[in-house]
Amino acid sequence: MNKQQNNAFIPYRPQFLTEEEMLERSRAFYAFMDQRRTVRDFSDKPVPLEIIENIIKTAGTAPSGAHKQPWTFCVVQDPEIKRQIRLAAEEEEYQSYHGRMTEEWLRDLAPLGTDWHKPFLETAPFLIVVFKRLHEGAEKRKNYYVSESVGLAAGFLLAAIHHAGLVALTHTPSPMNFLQDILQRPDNERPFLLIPVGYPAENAQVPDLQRKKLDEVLYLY
Ligand code: IYR
Repeated sequence: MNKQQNNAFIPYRPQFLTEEEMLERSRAFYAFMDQRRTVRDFSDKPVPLEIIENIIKTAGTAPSGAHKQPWTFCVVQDPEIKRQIRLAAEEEEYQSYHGRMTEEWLRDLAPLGTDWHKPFLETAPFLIVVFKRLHEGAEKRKNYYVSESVGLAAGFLLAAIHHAGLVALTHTPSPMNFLQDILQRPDNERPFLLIPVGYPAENAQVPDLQRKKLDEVLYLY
């Protein structure tokens, strides 16, 4: 196989860390990421747009199937559009909490204290609406592993938000096709996640959750 055949290749520049540095950095990064929490109480304090742009650029560094980068990030700061999104989300969520979700589902959500009210959709200074792109152009050129790719980008996005000192909520109103209409997205896009971003409210509270222990998730072979 000749790598030079179709594609330009450039040298990969490794980081050259010592094992000691890697240990220290991996511990520190875990401790830092372990501080990340999903927050539902937002402050309306403004956030500079450039921070959001950097966060989205970071999300775009995620790997993707055939490097197709099958994602679109819509950033909403307009209060009128945020209001439309809130009203539409609450309409769907009201139905979900009053009959569409199973008893088991409602019991599972009880510790999180969620309900159909979504005031954060107006309070948070920015809503990032992540869309997946099913295909490209009039010829419908294929994208690959679209959900995996966009899921990875969303993970990078959440890490970047935390790193910037902001908080986020991965919100999945269901169904969420209203986002397609309100934001007038083209036919090849589908809403993936709705992520309010901002500062936490002064009195913000989060549920006292435990993360699974290493021996519950790691099987060494
Ligand atoms: N989409 C609803 C319900 C909900 C579902 C799950 I799974 C959650 O982890 C949290 C909420 C809502 O946003 O309230």
